[in-house]
Amino acid sequence: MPAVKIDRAQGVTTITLDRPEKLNAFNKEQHEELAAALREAEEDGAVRAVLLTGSGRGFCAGQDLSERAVVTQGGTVDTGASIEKYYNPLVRRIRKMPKPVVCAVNGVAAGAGANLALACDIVLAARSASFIQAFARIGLVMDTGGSHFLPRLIGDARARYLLLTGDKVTAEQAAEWGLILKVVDDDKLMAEAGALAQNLAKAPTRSLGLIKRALDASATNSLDAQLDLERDLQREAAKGEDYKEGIAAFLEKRSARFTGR
Ligand code: LHQ
Repeated sequence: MPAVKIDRAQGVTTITLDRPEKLNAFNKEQHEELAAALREAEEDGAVRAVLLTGSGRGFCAGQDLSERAVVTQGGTVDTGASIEKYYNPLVRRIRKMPKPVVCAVNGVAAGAGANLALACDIVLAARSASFIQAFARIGLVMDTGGSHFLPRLIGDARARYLLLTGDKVTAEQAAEWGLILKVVDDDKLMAEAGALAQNLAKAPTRSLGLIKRALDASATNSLDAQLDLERDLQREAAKGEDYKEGIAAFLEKRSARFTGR
């Protein structure tokens, strides 16, 4: 049974984590299938946006805690190995994906599942969804980029509170804090996230990829370095066919037909 569902339509690849009986917690199969789906979406020029969601009542409950590789059985396990092999490449793949990744958080997002959502470019959540930095509840520390994303999105005070307590945040609270973009009624989530992804798939994809690069670099760059990077990326963007089309459409007072090239 596949652990991930993949649908392709109108330039959007929709990837659905599909182990609903475990709230889509990550086992080896789900990791490998998600990695393959993301790699394929990245390499396929016809795919211009990715939509990530979960099936059933959860988005993703983080690591499958019943998987043999993480059960201590009285001894110790090397949890770092799983981070190195799966979670870190996953975050890097999403952040470096030169196309937008939208996340539709359909239900509870816990542990690595919460931070997987935060790694995406635009995050919408169902009103019934929630976010739990569950790590300290089981004697672990955050991973999947949590200590990078949380302070930047919601500030140090709230990041410390969430990581140190493992308290649950409702989708509404998450949106109010700026952890995610917005909350959508449960029955409208996939339609709204799908429409957003489809609009992004009609955008000048190369520009969006370069914008993502600049935003990621801004986390560590000085203003001077960032200004230089913006100059270089602007030069790069203007080499694309979509820039020619964008200018032509503006001058001809019509909407642009971007190809993503
Ligand atoms: C699960 C899980 C789960 C297995 C629900 N595993 N079955 C990286 C590398 C290496 C090591 C470890 O960690 C990491 C990164 C991490 O992600 S650590 C954090 C791991 N995740 C958690 O600690 C969250 C664990 N889950 C929960 O606390 C609850 O399930 C939440 C709060 C997410 C949802 O609670 P409920 O809505 O009450 O649902 P439930 O607990 O009844 O879960 C439904 C089923 O899903 C249940 O199975 P059952 O057979 O009893 O119906 C759970 O056992 C199963 N499940 N999460 N992570």
